Amino acid sequence: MSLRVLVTGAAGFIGSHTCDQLLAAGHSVLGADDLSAGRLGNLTDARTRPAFGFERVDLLVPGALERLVADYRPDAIVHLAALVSVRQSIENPDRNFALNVGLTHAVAEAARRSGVARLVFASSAAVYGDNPALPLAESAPFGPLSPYGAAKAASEQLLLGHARAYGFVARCQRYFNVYGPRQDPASPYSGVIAIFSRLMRRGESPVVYGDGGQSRDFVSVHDVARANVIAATRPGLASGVVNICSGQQTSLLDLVAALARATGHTGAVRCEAAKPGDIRHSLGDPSAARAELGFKAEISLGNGLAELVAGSSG
Ligand code: UD2
Repeated sequence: MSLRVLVTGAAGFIGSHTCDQLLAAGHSVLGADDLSAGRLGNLTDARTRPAFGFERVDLLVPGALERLVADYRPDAIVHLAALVSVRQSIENPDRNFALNVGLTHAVAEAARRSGVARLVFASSAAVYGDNPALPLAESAPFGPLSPYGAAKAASEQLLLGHARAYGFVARCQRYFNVYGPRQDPASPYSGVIAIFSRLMRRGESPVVYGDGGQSRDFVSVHDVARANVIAATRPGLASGVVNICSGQQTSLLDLVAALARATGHTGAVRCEAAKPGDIRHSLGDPSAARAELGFKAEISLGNGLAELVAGSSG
């Protein structure tokens, strides 16, 4: 069945891929974005589709979201608009609170007033903090180390409470380290894969903070977008919280080696002091996403890196 889906943060890295996959699955999409971090160029394909509409809008402006939801009457909202980095949240905790908590509440309220049946929320592995009990299952306690992680944890609870009280479905997706095309490699807030792949393609040396033994669970944005489509559109889902991860642990030195193979880079890496507050190891347990959504990440890191290096946007 074809649904109407509102995607906030539609012009962003994850948002634009989510729009593309919703459209490819035959759904209608209204994308909303203020283009403060997202880029219209990310929606070049989507904007050629008749089932796609776009509104440039600052959702923090009172009434803007309410109007959008009341006019479009979506079956589901995928809420991805956010302050997207831990560092930015530490630099500007007020904006983090406004965007990553306040706006979530506003989305939940707009959904309630317009009778939207389902809400999908971009949560994060940041809710776990530096928990050594790997792999991290959703039952692990909250331990956020930043305003960003705290806001994501708070937003999950706001949505689940709203969903129970007012009878809609809230799906919270805890993304691990997402990478892939359209992640801005020039931003200092970008992910390590975007930054390293650009440098190594140019024959420049990446800087490893620390000894490179830290590890992450990298998941392709194509897999993440697919998980969003399932969460937004699969009939019969109940509310819940799942990790969106690969379940594969990769150290930074292994990542550099894989990128060296993909790019042909032969130079050395430079090591600098570890960043304060850096998490040592992060690895998700993917089994709940499999059980609840039927979702399993399918793109191996090797294939994902090859795609990134071959494309023009990395
Ligand atoms: C990721 C998310 C963050 C939050 C967190 C949850 C990104 C960009 N950030 O932070 O939003 O969800 O996970 O735990 O996806 N590094 C280098 N050199 C560089 C850049 C990074 O060595 O030039 C290291 C960095 O110190 C860290 C690792 O690479 O040890 C990954 O860094 P990241 O910024 O990609 O992501 P992370 O895990 O800190």
